[in-house]
Amino acid sequence: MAARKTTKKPNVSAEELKTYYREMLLIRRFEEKAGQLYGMGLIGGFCHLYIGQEAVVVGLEAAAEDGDKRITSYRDHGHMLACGMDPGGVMAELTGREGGLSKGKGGSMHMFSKEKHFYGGHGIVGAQVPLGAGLAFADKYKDNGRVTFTYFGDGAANQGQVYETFNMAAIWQLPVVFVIENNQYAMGTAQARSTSTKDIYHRGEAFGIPGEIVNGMDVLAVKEAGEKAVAHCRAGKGPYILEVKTYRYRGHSMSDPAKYRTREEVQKVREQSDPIEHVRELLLTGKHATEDDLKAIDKEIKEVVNQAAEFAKESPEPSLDELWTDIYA
Ligand SMILES: Cc1ncc(C[n+]2csc(CCOP(=O)(O)OP(=O)(O)O)c2C)c(N)n1
Ligand SMILES: [Mg+2]
Repeated sequence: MAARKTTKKPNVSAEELKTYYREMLLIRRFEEKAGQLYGMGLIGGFCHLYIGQEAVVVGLEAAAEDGDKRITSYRDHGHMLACGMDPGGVMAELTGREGGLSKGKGGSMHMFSKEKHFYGGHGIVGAQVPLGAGLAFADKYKDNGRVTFTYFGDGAANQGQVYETFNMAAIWQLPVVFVIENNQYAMGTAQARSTSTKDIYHRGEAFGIPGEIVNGMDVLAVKEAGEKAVAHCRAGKGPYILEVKTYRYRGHSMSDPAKYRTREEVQKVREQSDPIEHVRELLLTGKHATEDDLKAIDKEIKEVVNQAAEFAKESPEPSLDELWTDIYA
């Protein structure tokens, strides 16, 4: 992962920086709270946290326009929050309650929003990749100028269906941005042990799909790359690949003891390249905000997350009648 470079003064307004700070902090605090509720036994099943990767989705959402679509894996809470889905509804889904976005029947990996054009939430590794191309196919057919962000991991990038999808997306020139969230690990397997090359984005070259590497710990770099990719798709030039180098601080899921890497490795990334600290530094050194301003934002976000957790704890269990609804059979 690229270490941070702070030499170039970014061409970005104070308001924009504060927005990214707020959005990334919301994801981080939300995920920390989800981790706590999991530890208390209030969340069951699988729960994959996004801590460390916040700049990826916040940067790309900043490059998206109304009506653009997004689809991702099971590591999906950050994507939902970043596209504006209700934190209370997401948290109550995690606790399996009636107020959850899937009425408490889906859990962490199975939430959707028609309104926000969020198409899940997929537990089968790589399954969302052809689905994302399908969403883009529909938009191309309707000629509506929309773009689909299709997120997947470095591990998923070794699946055959990804390359069948690349081929079809290139043939049909689909408006899809393939976002490889390269967080260096697929469960307990480090990228070097699973993947024959250090970088993955250039696999698109075989299909005529352009792509590039992006520093996923720098929200401004992600946004810039996202804008370029989106412009490419909207101009009718077909798909684009962004390999965003990032890092997950927590285990693969809540049940991962993380024996495959050292604490020092994680600590080093936190100290040297944390995406939220990066924006915090830009705000303070650029005199766009004071320590007190940032404390006020922290307080505001804590409040939003506490309210979401309260809602998730107080919402009732789904009624037994719900066993027979939303079933396709
Ligand atoms: C088809 C399939 N194979 C295996 C699994 C088990 N599994 C869940 S996540 C995962 C690793 C995926 O890693 P990556 O794509 O890098 O995503 P990350 O978890 O790092 O976000 C595996 C093997 C699965 N869910 N689906
Ligand atoms: Mg990974």
